[in-house]
Amino acid sequence: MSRILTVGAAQLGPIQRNHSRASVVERLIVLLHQAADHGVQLVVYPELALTTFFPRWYLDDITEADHWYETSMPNAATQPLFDEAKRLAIGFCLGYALLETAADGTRHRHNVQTLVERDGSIVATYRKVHIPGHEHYEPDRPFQHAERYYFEPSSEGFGVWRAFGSLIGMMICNDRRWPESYRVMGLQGVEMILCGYNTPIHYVPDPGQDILQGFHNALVMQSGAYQNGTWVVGVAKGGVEEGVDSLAQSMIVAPSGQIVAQALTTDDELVVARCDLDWCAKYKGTLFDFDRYRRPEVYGRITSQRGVELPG
Ligand code: ING
Repeated sequence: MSRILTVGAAQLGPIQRNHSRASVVERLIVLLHQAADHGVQLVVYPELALTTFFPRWYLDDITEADHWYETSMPNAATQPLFDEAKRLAIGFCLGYALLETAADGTRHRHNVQTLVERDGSIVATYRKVHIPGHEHYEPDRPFQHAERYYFEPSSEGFGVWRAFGSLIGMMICNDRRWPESYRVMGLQGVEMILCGYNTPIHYVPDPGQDILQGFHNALVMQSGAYQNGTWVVGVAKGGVEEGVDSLAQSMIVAPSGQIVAQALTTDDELVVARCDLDWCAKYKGTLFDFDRYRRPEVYGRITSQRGVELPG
């Protein structure tokens, strides 16, 4: 008997800065109801799914950005989503900004995703590892991408959790561009990786890449899926958000690397696929039988080096 997990990639269109969390949660619940109509068991929402992508603005006083962060999950604004999902017995993965105050009073800002099971229990919260963009205000930019100012990189790495009758992993946006993200989860047997993203089409450091954003988005998730024998669910917040055009093209990728379903619009759109989790074994048990074929004894550079060390 195949293990089928029916997944909904719940793509969001733009969230403008004046959109209330209540109005956004309403949109999330509309997508949840569409998911229920399609027999979906797990809904995946984008990165920073409760607010606009606020790192596009640089605020000298970072505490002026506090209102973009959640301090707990669930909270008053998101409780309706948690309640409705539990009522419908649908699990979900939600991206948001988290502001935590440690016991010593220090404040920590992370870009996170929380995975919630069908019974409403919280499985885990993943904190983004690879933080792109820049730390300081860059006046020449048409818009900032100051994620390295607003978010700390996680030191927890990539986990895999037993949930939904499977082995589920999480990554966020820029993480999907790094093969290490997939491999660390692949080495834990991951069968489905959930990834929200906010990707501006205009790449300021090299505008020549703008035209390749869709190609690169698919390339990295298809290769990561194939090379680790896992499903990958990539979910965008797309469209023109506060004047910045962001890539949509949410997709569900099979362990073969094939795109089995993809968004057609740049707005709120549910992309559904019945994912056969047993397809993972077709790759994990043959081509990518890690224990049989990998050679970690010659991969030392991957964990000992950060940057390039050129030969003499
Ligand atoms: N955003 C982008 C991403 O990795 C980026 C940053 C944009 C990188 C365009 C390269 C090109 O998709 C986030 N939020 O990580």
